[in-house]
Amino acid sequence: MGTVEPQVAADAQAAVTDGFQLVIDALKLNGIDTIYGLPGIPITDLTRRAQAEGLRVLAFRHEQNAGYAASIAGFLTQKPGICLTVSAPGFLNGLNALAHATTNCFPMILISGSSEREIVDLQQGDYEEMDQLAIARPLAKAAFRVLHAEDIGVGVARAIRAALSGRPGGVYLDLPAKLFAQSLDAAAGRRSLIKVVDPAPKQIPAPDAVQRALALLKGATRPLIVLGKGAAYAQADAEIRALVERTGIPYLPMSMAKGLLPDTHEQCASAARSFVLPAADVVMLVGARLNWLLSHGKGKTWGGKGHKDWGGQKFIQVDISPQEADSNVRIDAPVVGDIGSCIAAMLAGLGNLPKPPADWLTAIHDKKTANVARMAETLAKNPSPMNFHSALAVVRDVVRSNPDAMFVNEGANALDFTRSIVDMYKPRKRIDVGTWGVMGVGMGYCVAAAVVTRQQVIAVEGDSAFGFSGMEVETLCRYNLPVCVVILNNNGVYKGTDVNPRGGDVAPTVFVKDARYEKLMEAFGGVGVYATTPAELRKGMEDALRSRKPTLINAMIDETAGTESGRITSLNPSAKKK
Ligand SMILES: Cc1ncc(C[n+]2csc(CCOP(=O)(O)OP(=O)(O)O)c2C)c(N)n1
Ligand SMILES: [Mg+2]
Repeated sequence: MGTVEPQVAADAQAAVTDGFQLVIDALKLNGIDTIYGLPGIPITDLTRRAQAEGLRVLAFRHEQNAGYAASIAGFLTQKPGICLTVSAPGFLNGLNALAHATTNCFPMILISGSSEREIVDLQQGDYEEMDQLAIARPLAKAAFRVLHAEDIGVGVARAIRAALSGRPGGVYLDLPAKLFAQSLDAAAGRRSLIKVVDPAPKQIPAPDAVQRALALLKGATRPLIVLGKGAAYAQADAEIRALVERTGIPYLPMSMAKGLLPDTHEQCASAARSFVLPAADVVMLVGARLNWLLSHGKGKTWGGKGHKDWGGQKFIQVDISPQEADSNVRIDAPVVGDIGSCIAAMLAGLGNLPKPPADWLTAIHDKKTANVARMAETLAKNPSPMNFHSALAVVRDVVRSNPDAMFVNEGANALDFTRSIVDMYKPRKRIDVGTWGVMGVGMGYCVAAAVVTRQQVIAVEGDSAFGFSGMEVETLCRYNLPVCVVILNNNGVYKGTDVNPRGGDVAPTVFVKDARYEKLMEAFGGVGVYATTPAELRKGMEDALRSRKPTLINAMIDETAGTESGRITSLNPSAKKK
């Protein structure tokens, strides 16, 4: 008997599992390999044990950045990005990113530890007490809480399905502290786990909906296709390209759909946007919503008389959500289904659709040529100090030479000028502020982009935008990620020239002049570059891409160069009065 005892003890140990282990097992079983988070009570051991079990656990300096990383990882991979936070304050820090994921339709799961239910519910003042589930629910596509270890498998499965199926979004999963230490018979634990089968089922469009859409296209004389980030998410790149090229219809990519076809494609109408929107007669939206970014499909942008008037276009809307149609204007032909299936069905039914009339294509071509020539002239100038254009001419060249690099972008002028000047050549390379125009996604996006794509990352950041996540340069250095951050530094929000009429404090839009952001990167062992000319900027970027070292280039821009709110001055009530 004595000789078998150690074996019995080992078996007995192995025969028991716990909440920590079941969370890890459930994630791994579903192919999740990375957690973006920040440790503390009650999830510190979860981060340790996850790492010991081979998950990649990336620790951030602030949960918001971990959350943004998880959200964009979801966009890039079609797997839910996992953000892991501690209770109350950590949870709240992560919540912004959860709401961002829901708004942008990115699959993400915010997993947060929480305090003891019975104390929280009686409001007896627990450590980090908060009713997190109730707070997360309105900001998430779905929200769940698990109280018993044997339900962890179901909780994780439900979260994954909710995040990925239909229109993706942010999901909250609440795991109270007591859950982690609960033990369970190991075999029962294994049986309780669920490997989610087909988490994002195809949704095939109805044939009559496809026919209705094709009939509209056939009758169009000035057709236009608008590609949104839903089209980019769908990873139906070949089908989308085939539809655009077989129909010969000009297309406009929304910001994160840039590169779905190369921006230099002859059918790309970006350089003639303000011409094609009001002039088009049939517009096919593919994974693009008619929200503020498309002026709600009406008003002067679309040729309407007043700011709410319909411009007369007929709309086809290809979208996974049946509720999206008619959100702002009438949709004459909704095609509901996943983008890949919808585009495939349209291709199958296309027959020999005639190419759009030559006068439409010629008019667009002429507008484009004129605008591109005008822009080329501006870009060729070499003013001192540098301005957005002379700096971005460099970025444009570097991106053209490195089309596989991921491209992160945030700011106001730093966003708007970059979007229109820097061409993208491949799908899902450009990731930016998204639906809300939110500042703060920068460094979180950089970490996730580097980790999930294993490509180099270039980030173009306004100096204000960078500040929201700037401390994560330590994270870039800690994980030695090949990220080159370029700050277009104009000493402030929009500009660095505002003056407080009363004297005293500087104006609210103004920062320390000539701030040396590059030293922040040097503090953690990365490369810092101070660039006052396009040549210095170019050398800094090329060195960074060659060395793959985390690099921050502080590109000094004329502080008078920006405009209030960049391209969206009209949305700013006080600016209008000026
Ligand atoms: C979370 C959040 N806070 C505030 C804003 C308002 N906002 C819009 S752009 C911007 C910063 C613009 O300055 P910068 O990034 O330096 O770009 P610039 O126009 O100077 O190039 C701010 C604060 C926002 N969009 N998101
Ligand atoms: Mg600025």
